[in-house]
Amino acid sequence: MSQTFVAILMGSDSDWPCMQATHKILKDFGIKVEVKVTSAHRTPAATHDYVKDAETRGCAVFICAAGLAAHLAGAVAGLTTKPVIGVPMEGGPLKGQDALLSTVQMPAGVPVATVAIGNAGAKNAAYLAAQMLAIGNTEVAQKVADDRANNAKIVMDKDAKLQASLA
Ligand code: RP5
Repeated sequence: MSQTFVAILMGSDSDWPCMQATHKILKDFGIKVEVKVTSAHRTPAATHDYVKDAETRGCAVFICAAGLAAHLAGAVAGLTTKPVIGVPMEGGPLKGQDALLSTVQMPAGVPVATVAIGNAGAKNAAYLAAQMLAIGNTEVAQKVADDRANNAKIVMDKDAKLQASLA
């Protein structure tokens, strides 16, 4: 029997320090996660095999992180009709601008939902995947709503502190 999960794929283990935040947020929402290092360029056959197998085991969303000439998200999107979220990594001489364009500029019919370069994108990939799962899962939907409300409270508390310091 398959159990719904989110797969985090990374082109290299050097992407993991950034993508740990994605993993943590998903786990905090109580979502099952698999993490794998697999590369569109260095291990294309293994990437293909993993995606096909993960689909049969209940993968609902693929999150793909890669840097430089980042083709992992696009390659995965070509193998599945599950939603694919691309996270451009910040490394390299172009600071992730290359990865951003490689990830976002997909041809029509094979979308990759591309988030921001680096840390903010890594976090938003998890929130976006959780929001996708929340469509059919009231428990996850409640956790996402509670988290959003908590974040709003943090901002309002910061403003209250600022106002108090100015009074
Ligand atoms: C990409 O090349 C990886 O996703 C990583 O961001 C970048 C550098 O990889 P390493 O040389 O650190 O393995 O494919």
